[in-house]
Amino acid sequence: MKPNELKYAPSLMCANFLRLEDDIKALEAGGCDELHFDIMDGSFVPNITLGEDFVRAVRRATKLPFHGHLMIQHPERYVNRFVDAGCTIVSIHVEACIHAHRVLDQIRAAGASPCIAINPATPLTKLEFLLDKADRVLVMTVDPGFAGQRIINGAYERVKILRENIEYRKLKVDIEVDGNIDIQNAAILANLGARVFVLGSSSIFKGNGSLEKSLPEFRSAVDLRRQQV
Ligand code: S6P
Ligand code: MG
Repeated sequence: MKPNELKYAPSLMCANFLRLEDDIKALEAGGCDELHFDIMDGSFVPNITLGEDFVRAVRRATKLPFHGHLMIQHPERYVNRFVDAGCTIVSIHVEACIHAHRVLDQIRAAGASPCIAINPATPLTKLEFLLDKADRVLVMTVDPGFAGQRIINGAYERVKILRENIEYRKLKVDIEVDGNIDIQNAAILANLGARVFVLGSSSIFKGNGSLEKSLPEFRSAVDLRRQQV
C-alpha cells in the first residue's frame, strides 16, 4: 500500500443477500478496494455466518481482493480451503491458534497475504514476535461476533501504539480496523495510523441508499473529517 493511502472494505455480512450481485457491482463502481468476509464458527465467536461456498459464489461475480476474516478455532484447518475458494488475504486470530507463525506461513504458502487479527482485550504484546510474519494486523475495535456494536474506546490507543511500534521497527505492516467504523471513528483512527477500514452497518450499509454513491461519499467525508479531529 502507498504510505498515505486509505482502503475501504465493505463487510458482506452486512449486505442484502437477496441482491448481492447488484450490490457488488455497485460497490465496484463506487471504487471499493476489497471485500471483507466474516467467517464465524459458533465457537470462537457465538455466531455462525459465511462459509467457503459463499466466498466461491461471490468470486464468480468480481475480481476484487477478498479478505477472509477467520473467526474460527484452529484456523489452520480451513486456511487452504478459503484460499482455494477465492480469498487473497486471510486473517487468523492470535487468540485462536497456538502455532501462529506456522499458520501465517501456511497462508503465504497457499498464495494469500497473511494478516493477524487481535481482539480488544488481548494485550498487544502478543503480536511482538508475529508482526514480521504478517502483511497486516486486523485490530478489532469491537468484540467480534456481531455487526452493529459500539466501538471499545481502547481501540484508539491500541492503533496508536501499534503504529508507533511498526514504524520503530521499520516493518511493512498495514493496520486495518473492524467494528463500528463510521466517519468520525474512521477519521480519528486514520490519523492514528489505520489504513484499511471495514465498513458495515455503521456506514454504507445503514439505510437503503445506493452503494455506488455511499462508498465514495464516505471516503470523501473521512478525508474532510481528518482535518477537523
Ligand atoms: C464483527 C465482524 C465485522 C462486522 C463489521 C460490521 O465480528 O468482524 O467485520 O461485520 O464490523 O460493521 P458494523 O459497522 O456493523 O460494526
Ligand atoms: Mg470482520
